[in-house]
Amino acid sequence: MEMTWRWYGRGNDEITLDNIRQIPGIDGIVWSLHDKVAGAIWEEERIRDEVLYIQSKGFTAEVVESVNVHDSIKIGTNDRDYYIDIYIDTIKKLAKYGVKVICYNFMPVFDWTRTDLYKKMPDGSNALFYEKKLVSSVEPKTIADQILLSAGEKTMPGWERERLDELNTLFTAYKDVDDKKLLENYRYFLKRIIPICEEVDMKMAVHPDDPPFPIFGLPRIVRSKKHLRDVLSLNNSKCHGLTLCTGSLAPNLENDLPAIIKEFADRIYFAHIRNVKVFENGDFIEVSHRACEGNVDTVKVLRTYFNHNPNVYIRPDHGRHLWEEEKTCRPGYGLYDRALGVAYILGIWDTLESEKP
Ligand code: DNO
Repeated sequence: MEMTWRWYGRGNDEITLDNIRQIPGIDGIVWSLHDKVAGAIWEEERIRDEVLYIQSKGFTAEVVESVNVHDSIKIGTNDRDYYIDIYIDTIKKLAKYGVKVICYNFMPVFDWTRTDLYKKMPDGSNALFYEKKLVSSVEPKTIADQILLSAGEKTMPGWERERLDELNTLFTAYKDVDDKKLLENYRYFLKRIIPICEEVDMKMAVHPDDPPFPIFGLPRIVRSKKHLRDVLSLNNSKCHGLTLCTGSLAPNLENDLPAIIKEFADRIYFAHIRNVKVFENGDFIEVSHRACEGNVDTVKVLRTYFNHNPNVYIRPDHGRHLWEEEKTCRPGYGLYDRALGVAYILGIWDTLESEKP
């Protein structure tokens, strides 16, 4: 397994690579050019500069998370090929600098959705929270405004202000896109990009929908074992695979995570380890990585990777905000709980290693 850490870049992340070096066991940095909105060109000099900087601090830079897919591609409008060409250009440039995996999503309009980014926990920490009833009873704009307000000046991939200012136009554009149409448009995108990925040895790893059920009447196609099967069968190349995010899939209690990991093990290129506690009314809150705290059995999940996909890139995903770090950190991406997550994950992994016959 290669342990990684998601980092938002110099001047954009209050956590530095020197800070990250002090967490034992991190091999690689998961990075992106966070000022790039979907459809923007990634300049080669910027890519080179970022990779060299990360490597100069002793980390690998083999996973990029968030080369966002333009809505025209998901909606299937006439200009989609223009945006697919730009996507292909980025894939080629990233491959040239040693990137092996690109994590992206195929969710319409929004990336992950929450109703409260700083929900107070009984122990005084706070965390990202989802209130199911609220999402079904308010306009998407209300939730989007709330999230952008809470995030302050921080960049959040998939939550670009410029794009969300046009929310009504975007929703109208998705009017005729149902699950079937979205899958067709996804197949078209893959048909164009995957041959290039095969040439340059790039693994595309789609991130599941978060939360894993339809919201705001939008189509949703990456959210259960059956959906993952359907999505993978859109293109049988090994370059088309998954980012398996436990926290995204877990709020659907029917998602048996170890069984899902076992079934798709050879197509999972990136593992996000996050734990959530799901309440009876469907609300959920993000908790520490420890298995007993939520609905994700982190120990079983890691054992499944250990037995079926031991070389996977892995990272602790969202953490709670501890010791008042919410004043400075990006929601879900503070230092402390993610560092505790790394230690917990490595503790389990080392135990599994030591028990190997
Ligand atoms: C949550 C992340 C996702 C992920 C994107 C990839 O924090 O795991 O936002 O980066 O969905 O496109």
